[in-house]
Amino acid sequence: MKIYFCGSIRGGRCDAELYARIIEQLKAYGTVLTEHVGFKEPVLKHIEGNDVAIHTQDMAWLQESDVVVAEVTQPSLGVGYEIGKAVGWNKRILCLYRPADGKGLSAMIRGAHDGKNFIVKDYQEPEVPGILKEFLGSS
Ligand code: 6IA
Repeated sequence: MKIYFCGSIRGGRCDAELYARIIEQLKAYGTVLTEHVGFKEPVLKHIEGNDVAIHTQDMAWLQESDVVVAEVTQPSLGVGYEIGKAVGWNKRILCLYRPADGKGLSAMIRGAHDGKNFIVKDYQEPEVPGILKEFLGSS
């Protein structure tokens, strides 16, 4: 199974270490095409190329992916764009959101939940293994 993981990059890297931990768990289910989303800053900077090349490569990986898993707590234009494209390409999508006081997930993401191909889960980190098993175990 090819898994496309989405997480904020220029939207803010406060959850980068969490992304890396989720990606490690995802590897038990298949190939994570976007492991760099969890890389630490120096490594990320090293792979930064031209934005057109990044967009072209990411869209190719997204198109070939079987499922999309997005950590959507830290708002990111790029992650929102990837989710929108994935919906258009009929991918199965899991969005993971950690509720916090005074914040809320975009209605464009929460409102897309259909209980089948587009799943939005409010979670805390210890729940990740069970959520991934439920979503990916049957893929
Ligand atoms: O708008 P954002 O940058 O937060 O968008 C994050 C999303 O876009 C991620 O899920 C990635 O799949 C994709 N993305 C954004 N930037 C990159 C990138 N290099 N390389 C690969 N995918 C990317 C930028 C590196 C950097 C040090 C800014």
